[in-house]
Amino acid sequence: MEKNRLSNFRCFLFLLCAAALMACQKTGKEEDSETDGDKGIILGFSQIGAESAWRNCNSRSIQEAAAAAGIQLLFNNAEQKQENQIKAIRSFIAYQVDVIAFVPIVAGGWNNVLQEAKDAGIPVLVTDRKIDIEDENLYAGFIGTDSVQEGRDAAKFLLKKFEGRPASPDNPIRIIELSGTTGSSPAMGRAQGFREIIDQYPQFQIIYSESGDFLRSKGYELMRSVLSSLDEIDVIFSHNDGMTLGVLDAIKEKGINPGTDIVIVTIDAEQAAIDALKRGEVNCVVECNPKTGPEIMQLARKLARGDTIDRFIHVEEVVFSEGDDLSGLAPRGY
Ligand code: GYE
Repeated sequence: MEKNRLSNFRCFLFLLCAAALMACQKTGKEEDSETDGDKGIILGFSQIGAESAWRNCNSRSIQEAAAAAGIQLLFNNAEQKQENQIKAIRSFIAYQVDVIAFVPIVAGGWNNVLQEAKDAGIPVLVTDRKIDIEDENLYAGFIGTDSVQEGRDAAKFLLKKFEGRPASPDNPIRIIELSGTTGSSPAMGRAQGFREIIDQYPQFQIIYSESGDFLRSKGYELMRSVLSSLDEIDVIFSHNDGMTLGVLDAIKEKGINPGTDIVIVTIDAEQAAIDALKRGEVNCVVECNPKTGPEIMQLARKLARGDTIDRFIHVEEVVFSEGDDLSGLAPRGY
């Protein structure tokens, strides 16, 4: 009961701040309406939280791009709770923002609130993670990364890595999978893409798969548990670098050499993972680009003008593998 009251109080505070902002912006907006351009656009953005360096970079990219574009941003951090995202989206509707954008923490459960946004005539842009929804017309489009392709890229590296190694279903290449947040599109997509490839080669076997929720702490805990119960591990496929950093801590505690004794494939390409790749502790890093702020602002402008946008926009991503020349790689920024 206490927690609920606190959460409602927080939401009230958020609404109050939004009202204050809107009050001054509304007058600002009316003044702006005389000026051309998009200065008066108000974008409501619901971010899921701050669970990883990737997420924090994604938030910075959005906030900096909004400031650069002169777009007034109402930014809400849902602290990993879908109900907080739904509350935030409802508050954006109440204040009649021009556009709503959000990262759906999980794929399901958005029909009602997106119907409310549609009924209010506010276009919605889905970013980073995808949603499962009956009526695709309830949102204008998606911009983000292709999680299924990221999973395929991880598996294709393993095919090359183990090419020629004698293996059979009786003497398999044993894979541990640490997956992301259960029910999230990146976790489902990466698992799907990985299996699309691996399942064609029976010598590869996933002997353990658990969700580490994209968290370093859970990656560490899961890896300690795996190392205490399984002694023959060939590969770790981790859905994000945050969990991988926890995995590295747990492996090194056991005196095992990551990247040598156990092949490690990870996704995101944050600086710490690239550094581990350079040290030979990780073998493959699949990029997942968090810096989509500028594109999000361009799309918000279009939607605010009533323009249509492409349904699915996937951002460019690369794969970094052991042996690559990374000397010219710019700092990752996350
Ligand atoms: O891989 C992870 C973050 O939604 C693609 O969420 C994103 C994932 C990313 O916590 O680091």
